[in-house]
Amino acid sequence: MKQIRTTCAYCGVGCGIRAEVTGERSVTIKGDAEHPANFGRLCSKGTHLGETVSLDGRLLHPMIGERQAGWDEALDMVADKMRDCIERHGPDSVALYVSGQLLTEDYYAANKLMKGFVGSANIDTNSRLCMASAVAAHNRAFAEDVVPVTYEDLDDADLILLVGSNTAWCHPVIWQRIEAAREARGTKIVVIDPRRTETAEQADLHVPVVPDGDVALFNALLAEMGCRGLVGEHALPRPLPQAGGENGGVSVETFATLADLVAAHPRMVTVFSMGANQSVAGTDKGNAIINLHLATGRINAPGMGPFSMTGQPNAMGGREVGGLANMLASHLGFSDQERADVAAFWQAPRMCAGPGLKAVDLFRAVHEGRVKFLWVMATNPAVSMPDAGFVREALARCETVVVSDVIADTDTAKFAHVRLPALAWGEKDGTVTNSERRVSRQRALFDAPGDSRADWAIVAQVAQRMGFAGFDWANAAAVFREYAAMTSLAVKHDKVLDLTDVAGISDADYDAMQPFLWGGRHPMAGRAMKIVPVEARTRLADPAFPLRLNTGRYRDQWHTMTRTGLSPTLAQHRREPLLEVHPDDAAAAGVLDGALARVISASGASIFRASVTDAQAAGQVFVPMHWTDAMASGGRGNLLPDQSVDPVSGQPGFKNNACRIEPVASDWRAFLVQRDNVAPPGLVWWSRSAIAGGWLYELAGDGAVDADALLPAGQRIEAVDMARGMRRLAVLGDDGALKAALYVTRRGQLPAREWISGQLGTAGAALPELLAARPSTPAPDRGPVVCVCHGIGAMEIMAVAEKGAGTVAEVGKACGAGTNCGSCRPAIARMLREWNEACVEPAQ
Ligand SMILES: Nc1nc2c(c(=O)[nH]1)N[C@H]1C(S)=C(S)[C@@H](COP(=O)(O)OP(=O)(O)OC[C@H]3O[C@@H](n4cnc5c(=O)[nH]c(N)nc54)[C@H](O)[C@@H]3O)O[C@H]1N2
Ligand SMILES: Nc1nc2c(c(=O)[nH]1)N[C@H]1C(S)=C(S)[C@@H](COP(=O)(O)OP(=O)(O)OC[C@H]3O[C@@H](n4cnc5c(=O)[nH]c(N)nc54)[C@H](O)[C@@H]3O)O[C@H]1N2
Ligand code: SF4
Ligand SMILES: [Mo]
Repeated sequence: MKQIRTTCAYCGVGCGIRAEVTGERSVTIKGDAEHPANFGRLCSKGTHLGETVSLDGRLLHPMIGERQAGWDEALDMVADKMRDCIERHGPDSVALYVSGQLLTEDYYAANKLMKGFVGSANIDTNSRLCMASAVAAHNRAFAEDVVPVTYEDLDDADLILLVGSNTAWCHPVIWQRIEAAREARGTKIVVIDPRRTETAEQADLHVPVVPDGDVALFNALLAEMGCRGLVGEHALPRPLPQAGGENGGVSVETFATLADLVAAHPRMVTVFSMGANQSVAGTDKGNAIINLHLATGRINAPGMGPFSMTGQPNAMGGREVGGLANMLASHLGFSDQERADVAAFWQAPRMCAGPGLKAVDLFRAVHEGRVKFLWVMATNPAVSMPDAGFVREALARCETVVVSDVIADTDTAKFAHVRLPALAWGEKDGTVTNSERRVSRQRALFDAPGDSRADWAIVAQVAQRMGFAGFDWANAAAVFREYAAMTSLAVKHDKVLDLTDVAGISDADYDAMQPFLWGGRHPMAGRAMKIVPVEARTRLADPAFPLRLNTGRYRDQWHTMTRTGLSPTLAQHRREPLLEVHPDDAAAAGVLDGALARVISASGASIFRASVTDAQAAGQVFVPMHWTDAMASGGRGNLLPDQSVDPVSGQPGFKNNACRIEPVASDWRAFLVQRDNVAPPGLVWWSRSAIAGGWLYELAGDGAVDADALLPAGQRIEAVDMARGMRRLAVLGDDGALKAALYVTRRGQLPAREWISGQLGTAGAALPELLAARPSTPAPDRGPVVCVCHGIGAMEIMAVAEKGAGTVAEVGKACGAGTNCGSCRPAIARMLREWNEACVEPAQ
């Protein structure tokens, strides 16, 4: 057995992992107790990484159309098409759309090829959808894209403001670190978010700002701190924000409580993520936050500073090497001197002249035929871009689409002329930089499957075929050394970024590299910083679309689900894409809890299952971003947002779009359990989720139920329960094991999914029980699973609560829930609070 230290595949926390390889494609995952990002902790996604390393659905060979090809043929084709396009239409007719899920080495190679050799800066990254506003705010305030704090500042803070961040779900290990600070020093936690998220429920104060009310709120806070004498005269922005004016729709009482907390706690960190960045005012939000810190002097000392939390594992690394179309590599811009320095360093024959197209403009250029060759790496824009219907049209029109991915059939791959198989997490080798600027190694655990190759190597091989010199790296270490050496240019231009120390690192030292931080703990100390006055803007209401549409993430799914969607454990948290809607808005639209509803915007429409909840404010709805055509016929959140972007950063305003909702009727509802993943035809709606050994489909349809179309071949047994208005069908394989089961109702309730799902593939399936839809001696109903690590349900948690377990820790002691990764602890805390409230309610 091999023990290998590596870094988690998912979020920007950048947790260290100790992986124990237990077989050809199996691995046990544990947190690395020595890694300074997580000190051994892992969340649910990191903990269950082992469930996503199978080769199911992998792209293992280069494909030209639907034909398997050799590497030589595929690479020649990509190089020829690219060269031909440049010759016929100029360098700007070529574009790369890359990703914060590439390693720094991959990113460096792609950026060098485009900006120095193709001669166009038309390389943008999905970080445009994610971090671009924070980058722009940093550049405006600090003259460089630098995060001025580290995780240690969270440990040392007395007050943490979380702005547009569902930390407990999206950066769970940071959340646990924040909770530890609360435990250790009584740190106060404030969540500024229009939704009452699980993070907000755990906070000392939830500030339900109106969508995009943040600039007004932070300006009001700044003015209030001015009134309280906490802002030095020299530090006040001009024009001065007005005290007592509009403050983001927050009540006077809540604003006063917030202002008191801010005034009382100089050691304050403001964490911000997508609720801040993904806005048409995202850059201004970032600067409004930074302004408060600068004006009150809360920066460059322990426990204080603005903290933009990165999303993807290597969002930060991509920013270092110039993955964004508006930056050169090594934090450099496009001045003549900077361009000349980069050109000299690369010996670049064709240095790009200026910034390239940002993601939304890039796909518009593809749509209009100005970009004719597009190479997409490690991102799924057919799902994740705003106005995804338009993006699909653009991909369909593009002369040449090349997709490098690890999965064969992503929604984007359907448009590819050439698909290139990349190494996945667990196979690739290189570095990533996390939210606090810490560089860590990802290391290979397994051999490369099939023909797959490292992304940087694929880029280098295409570059060499195009006749470019400077791409003959022997390994990832060589790419890293070149990048590290290049940061001497950043130093020359007075930037903080400096990796020159490791520019001469040997292959062996690269292999053994320990996590390290660039820039130190407070890199802006002693440097010039600027307050950038920003003003609140409001969006005009559209009576045809009276609701505000907010979008975001679920705790246990990662983006477009190409990997987490494979995990039966992770699927338990949320099996379906939900429309979360306030009771008043649901009632007004005639939408019922648990029924289907359509969300409609000016750009598109999609169907979700409604979840009526007062965690949503009236007038606002929320849908997840994760579901794709591969996972459901609806739930496609990104058909809805329009193409509007922040004027400075070009980042789309994913969190505040206009929409309306309406109920969706169907004659019948059903669920189907089966081994194979085959999308059911001709239904009103379907959605699937992983279970052990197969898939659980939720279905809704009109007219007759076409069981032949839904069920696989095999021995079929059927029962009709007239009393309950339910039809039940089971299909057995030749081995007698359950191959599929279908339960249909026109009016009644469907049986519990869990037991039936568990029967899939079991030999000698108990037919009478299956047709009765429950075991002859039923186990006690455990309710929906809350703790996915230990498979503990809500009813079991309530049972121990009833017996006296009053805290999350006591629940853990009594039944084990929440004692492994801890991602479910906020959910348990909420259950306990709701239970307590129910207990103390006065008798009527
Ligand atoms: N489980 C999971 N974790 C992830 C990811 C994942 O896919 N799944 N992805 C990773 C990536 S790439 C990213 S970028 C991060 C994102 O991490 P987060 O930013 O925490 O995630 P989101 O759910 O996109 O949005 C956060 C919150 O912003 C709120 N919000 C919406 N509008 C506003 C507003 O106008 N003002 C304020 N103040 N808040 C608003 C939303 O209600 C939402 O709760 O997560 C990373 N971690
Ligand atoms: N409505 C709405 N839309 C959003 C957001 C939102 O909050 N709301 N958030 C936005 C944000 S912050 C982000 S970061 C994006 C994320 O959106 P995407 O980047 O589109 O999402 P992923 O599913 O992570 O796509 C990664 C792709 O790369 C593949 N892949 C994984 N590892 C590798 C590798 O090593 N090499 C290669 N070549 N491929 C690999 C995966 O199989 C997958 O197809 O979505 C954005 N879209
Ligand atoms: S918080 Fe979770 S998803 Fe993020 S890096 Fe750590 S283990 Fe991975
Ligand atoms: Mo992101």
